[in-house]
Amino acid sequence: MFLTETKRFHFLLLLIILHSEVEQAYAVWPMPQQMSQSTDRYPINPQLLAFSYARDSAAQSGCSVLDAAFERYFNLIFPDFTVNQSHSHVHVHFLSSDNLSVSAGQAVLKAESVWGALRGQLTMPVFSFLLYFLQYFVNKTEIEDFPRFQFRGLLLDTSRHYLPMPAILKTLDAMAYSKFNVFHWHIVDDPSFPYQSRNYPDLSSKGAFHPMTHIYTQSDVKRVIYHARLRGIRVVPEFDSPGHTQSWGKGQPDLLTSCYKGKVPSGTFGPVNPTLSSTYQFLNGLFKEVTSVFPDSYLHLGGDEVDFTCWRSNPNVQAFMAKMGFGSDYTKLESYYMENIVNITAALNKTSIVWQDVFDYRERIPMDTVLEIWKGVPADYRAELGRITLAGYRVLLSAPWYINHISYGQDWRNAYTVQPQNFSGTEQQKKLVIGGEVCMWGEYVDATNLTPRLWPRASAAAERLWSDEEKTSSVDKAFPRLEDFRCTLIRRGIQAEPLFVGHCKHEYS
Ligand code: CP6
Repeated sequence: MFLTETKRFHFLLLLIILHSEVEQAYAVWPMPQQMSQSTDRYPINPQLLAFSYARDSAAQSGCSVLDAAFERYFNLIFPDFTVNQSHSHVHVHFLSSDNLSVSAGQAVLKAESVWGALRGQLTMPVFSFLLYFLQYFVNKTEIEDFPRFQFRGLLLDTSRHYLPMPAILKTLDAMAYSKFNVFHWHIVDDPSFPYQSRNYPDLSSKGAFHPMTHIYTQSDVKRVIYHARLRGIRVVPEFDSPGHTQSWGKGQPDLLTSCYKGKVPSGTFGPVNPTLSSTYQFLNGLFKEVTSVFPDSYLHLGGDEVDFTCWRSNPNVQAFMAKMGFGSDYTKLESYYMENIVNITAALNKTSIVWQDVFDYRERIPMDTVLEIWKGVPADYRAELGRITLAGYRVLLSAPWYINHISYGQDWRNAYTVQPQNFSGTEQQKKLVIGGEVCMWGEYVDATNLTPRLWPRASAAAERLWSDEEKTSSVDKAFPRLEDFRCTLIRRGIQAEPLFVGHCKHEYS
């Protein structure tokens, strides 16, 4: 069910404008593939607005995703309205057939899937300002829309700082507003292990910042997945190893490699010990659990930034290297490890995503593995895209979208001007770019600064991942639209930072 990706949807006749001293057209972000608007206008009465399913729609009342979306969207369209009293006046229809119909007083949304309908609803270019008159209008508009890339992700890091549930749920809301469809949950890492495992409870009881308050229980995880699903967002967890695992060692003795100083253990630990069969037994157990808790077809296995110093120092690892004929090439040991865990994932019928390092070590990994490119800013990621797609692997681009990095000025422009398919390679290679991810690494980010650091800068990447390249080639044209969209986010309760000098029109009300 999570695999059904938005194909395309049409949207007719919806642009609501408040007719008053400040007349404000709604900025649609990200830009739809096709949109035409006429000056014909119809007045709209929020109290008479109703969403309904078309008679011949495949989805009908009782479709939990769309029923819940109808409830939410009324408030998104008319944030100023407290009365949600619905009558039939404007209908949003979901049709399974190809014929489109439109007439005054009726809007038709036609989508090929529930997820298309869900995202199409958010494309409703509706805006309102409550000044002196309470009068909304809708312009006659036709929209045809579909995503450019199928994978539009956002990474949150809940290990460097614990993010409380409301911060995650709110981020999912904001993600939906920019049409992101994957939440990459970098849930554990060196500093803390907040995932409360059913089978290995010591991992969080010993490895979290606090065993009771700074953890994600099984029911927390279910809530995140449920909240995301209602918004058309998949949840892909990352259990990054063999590096970035210091916190795992606290609750799982003998998992990490013991580092040596000369002939004696130094008391410190390195990456996961790849030489022991107990390591793979444990990982098999953990991944078995994780893949049943997270229903998505992908599991992110990490595999980045492995420091070989500790492996090199350990005599047992040295002996294993000799036995395996790896010589002194520790990338072979890393490969051996990653191959093993990718195979565990495959046996659990899941597809692995790994950081690009795994390709750099020339590992023999299944061809359906997705490689995520995070190195090579500002320009070298193009070479990476070329190399990895040439080998036939699918790739995700995140290198130019590390928006945890901040600088003075309008750095959203850098995120906006990224061209994910602008590298030298065949058309076939370009098709292997399945999308990208915005990364919000957590070293300097917790719930206090997460939202303004993410928004609206992440929305710049979101438009790049959703919209047509040609129609969104001008950053300067995007600027006023993104400014407007940021105000929309503010009105929806997302504390998005300003792009530059100015004010939001709704501040008048
Ligand atoms: N944590 C993990 C990180 C990073 C990576 N993996 C990272 C590396 C460089 C920068 C930002 C983040 N903090 N587990 C790399 C994928 Cl600049």
